Amino acid sequence: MHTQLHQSLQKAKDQGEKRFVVLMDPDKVKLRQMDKILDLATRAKVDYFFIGGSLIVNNMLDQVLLRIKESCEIPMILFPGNSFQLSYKADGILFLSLISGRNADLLIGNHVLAAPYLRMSPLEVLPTGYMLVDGGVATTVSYISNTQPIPAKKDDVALCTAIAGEMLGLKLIYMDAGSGAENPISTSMIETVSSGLKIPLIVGGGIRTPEKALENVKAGADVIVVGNAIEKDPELILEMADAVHSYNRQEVK
Ligand code: 1GP
Repeated sequence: MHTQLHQSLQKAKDQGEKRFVVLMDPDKVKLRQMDKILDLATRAKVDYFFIGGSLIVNNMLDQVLLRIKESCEIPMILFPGNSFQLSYKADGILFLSLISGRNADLLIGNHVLAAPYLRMSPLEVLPTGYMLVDGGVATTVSYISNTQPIPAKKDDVALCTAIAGEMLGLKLIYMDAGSGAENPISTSMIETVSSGLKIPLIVGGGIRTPEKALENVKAGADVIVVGNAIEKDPELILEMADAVHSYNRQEVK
């Protein structure tokens, strides 16, 4: 059983170090644009790639993974929108339980179906409590999963949900306002949730500026995920990664 990715994420959290993730959606990424993104990601010392999307309607998943593997050593973690988005070519997979919702299939049902495949696979399985938080626009995840997000101002609901996830033995919590969210998750919710957790807190959805990324890590996010903004302007990778990593350079945190 692999534990490398989990161990390095937990160690970073324990040491107060922050990590930056670029999310690539194989439906949206153009192979032409990929070389540029990979070059920028290597220069920016991006810590991980998350690979996934809510739908994945084309057959680009394996191609995207292969292209990344050929060009750099940044670990690739699947962020599957459903149980069909699996590939042995990645390094790990977020084994997502949608703990903000009450859809049994997404809490445990799909996991049962995927378990034998994952047990045989070389992928490191990262048990992750996925919490969808209202980002001001209806999201594909919310529609497809038939679940309601946690209301944006209900910090206490988010905290209790995350703590319950940790107590159930999940290894990571991913708070997501959804791809392209109008309102990213508030710093107050990040502060509240991170103050109650010992496991790493991943935050994403609607983060468009390096300033916001830094604000989020200062508030307690351990890992920042950016997708949309980088698809629109790949050069942003440099500034975003630098903003997150600048926190690790401070002597007093
Ligand atoms: C979505 O958290 C990710 O699931 C990233 O969101 O695409 O809005 O950066 P963006």
